Amino acid sequence: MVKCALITGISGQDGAYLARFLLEKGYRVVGGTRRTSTRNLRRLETLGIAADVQLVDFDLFELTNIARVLDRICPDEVYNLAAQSFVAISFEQPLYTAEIDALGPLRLLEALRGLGGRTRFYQASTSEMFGKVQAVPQDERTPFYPRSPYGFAKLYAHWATVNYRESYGMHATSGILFNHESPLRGIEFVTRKITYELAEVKHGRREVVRLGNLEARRDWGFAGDYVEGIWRMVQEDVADDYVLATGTAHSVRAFVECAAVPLGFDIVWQGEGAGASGTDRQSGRRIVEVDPAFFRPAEVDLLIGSSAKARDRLGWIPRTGFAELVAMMAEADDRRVRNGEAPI
Ligand code: NDP
Ligand code: GDR
Repeated sequence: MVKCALITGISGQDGAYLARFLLEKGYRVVGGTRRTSTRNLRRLETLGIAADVQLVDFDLFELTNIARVLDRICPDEVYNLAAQSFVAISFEQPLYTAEIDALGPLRLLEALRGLGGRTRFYQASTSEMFGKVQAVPQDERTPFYPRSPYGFAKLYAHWATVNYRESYGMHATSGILFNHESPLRGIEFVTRKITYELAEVKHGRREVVRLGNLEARRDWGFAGDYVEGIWRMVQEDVADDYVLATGTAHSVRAFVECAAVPLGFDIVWQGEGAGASGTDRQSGRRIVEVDPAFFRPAEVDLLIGSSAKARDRLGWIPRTGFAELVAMMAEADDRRVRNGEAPI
């Protein structure tokens, strides 16, 4: 029997990688996309799978739409990847973020419960729920302390997932994923912003890369590795919650230094905090500056995860190291900017 998976947020980074992974496993993949004035399937096109997935109009805001889609598709597995996923914007749009990231998953869970609760459900939870961390490293038992409207909206959805599992016996899994990146990462997230804008500097399309807090540290892995972990969670007989992480953390500053190398720069830093800047050693040009406009009202200083449970129970380990990930992203953006391609 061919299994059917519904992926919400299929046009996003993880949606594209998960769709490719499931297609390779022989799944029928249905992707939820919301109506926008310009349909953006560029990630699916880049992976060469746009024609292999069935698209349905889907918005987490609309319960009736969710119920109709589930009724029509009857998926074996639902991967809820859709979200307002940008932490910085959540401070500006907290109510919208709550509608989509907190109530959206609840709507899905309610609709699935109404169908008898046989469909397996995956919720894209996040290390942002740990926020002001209460232990280092963070794992499934670490208390939560979110630091943004995005973080507390996702925490609501995490507990909704746990509660529907415990209350109604639903196969509902919450994957607590640490930051994962790729050449398909959204351009507003710091990793992709760094690789894309440094490539623009290299090719004479930009003078300087402006960043916020250079000292924030994140546990950055490769999205392609993480979607396999997501799938493995959903295949378990008994649903549970799992952390996926690499177990190593680097600062934004270190990411800049590492991304600079394949692009032909060697960064020398001057100053601290809001006054910090980075100069290219050879040319003497100032190519990185701190701009307080990118500081957040509340910051998450350090995230570093332990995915020992996923390793022991699911046999999942991240395969791509930090330097390899950064080089992959920098080289992809070097090529894109050189060829004059619009950013994904
Ligand atoms: P993206 O921002 O790349 O993708 C988000 C997706 O959600 C897009 O397809 C977007 O559609 C869709 N979407 C947004 N709002 C709605 C809505 N109202 N109804 C339906 N679809 C909507 O995120 P990622 O792929 O990076 O992340 C996937 C999920 O994992 C998200 O839930 C994110 O919060 C979570 N997560 C991500 C981590 C990471 O490091 N990447 C780490 C931990 C959790 P459109 O293209 O139209 O904007
Ligand atoms: P994050 O990712 O908030 O961890 O959420 P992001 O890349 O936006 O920020 C990481 C850290 O870098 C600092 N930073 C900057 N961030 C951005 N975007 N732009 C800048 O110019 C900049 N300068 C410094 C930030 O302050 C922060 O500390 C991501 C998202 O994918 C979430 O959806 C997901 O849940 C979490 O990762 C895990």
